[in-house]
Amino acid sequence: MRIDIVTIFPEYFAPLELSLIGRARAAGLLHVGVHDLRTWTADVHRTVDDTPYGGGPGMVMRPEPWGQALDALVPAEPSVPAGLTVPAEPSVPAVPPVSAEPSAPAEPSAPAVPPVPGVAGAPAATGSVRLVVPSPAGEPFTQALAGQLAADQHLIFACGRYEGIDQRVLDHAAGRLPVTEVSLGDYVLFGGEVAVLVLLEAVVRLLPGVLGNANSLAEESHANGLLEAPVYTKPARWRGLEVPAILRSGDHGRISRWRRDQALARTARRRPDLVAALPPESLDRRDGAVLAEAGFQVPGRDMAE
Ligand code: 6GU
Repeated sequence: MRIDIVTIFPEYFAPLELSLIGRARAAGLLHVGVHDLRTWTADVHRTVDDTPYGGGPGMVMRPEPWGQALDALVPAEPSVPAGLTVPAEPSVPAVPPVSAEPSAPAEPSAPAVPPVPGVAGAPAATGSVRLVVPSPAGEPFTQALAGQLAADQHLIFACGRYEGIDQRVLDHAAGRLPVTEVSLGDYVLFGGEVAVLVLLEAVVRLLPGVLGNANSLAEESHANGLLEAPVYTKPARWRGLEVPAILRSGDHGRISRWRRDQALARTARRRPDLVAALPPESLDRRDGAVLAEAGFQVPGRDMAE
């Protein structure tokens, strides 16, 4: 997968060198370009914001630098057939040399690779490309949406600051590629940078080859619409607290049932909205009993009364 991030704070993305995302990059599973929006400004002050039409507080990000940035990063249409390399000629001069700046910490491991789709070292950006714009006004980010984004070949993240990006940037881009505005939840951040780090962690761990154990994807919270059961490791007794005996019984059938009971009870307590969204046919008798015990109206059972 190819990922381009446009931001006025490239330094925010230094953590993409670390841990499993860093390893995925080193392994060539992931190609990340971090771009400073100000390199696409034309004025001496490198201005990226202006006052909002219609009045109101704060500033709005001007459309011109964003338009230049997307012109440089969105692969030209018609897209090149898979297997062919995008000619470097049209795309290289359009993109300012971001990675040469000390403020682009995300690329030092591969300084010879310009953060440009289709250039040597990166995969030709011929597959599905999508613009992702983090915004508190976006659609809620979910595991399902993470899965959809993981299926794209090229994601471009536009990090807004201030009151947001001039709407015409998104409207114009939508004529060229799918645009998805995504919100992390019902609260407001200063800007999209931290949100992009969150989105990337959720998406990148779904890419083939990134996680050692794909089984953990099936078991974890939200994979099956439930929160995950609590987990334990050694020692069996710690500060007077015992690991539940059943987990040490070796009886995999009962362990599996215990984990599902715990997941159901925990989800009923903490996220009744998730329980309400479970397909009734996905619940067996035991599930119904556990949910009833947790004080929950079991969907499809007692609803008629
Ligand atoms: Cl994705 N961006 C910003 N700026 N604020 C947020 C958010 C995103 N999600 C929740 N609040």
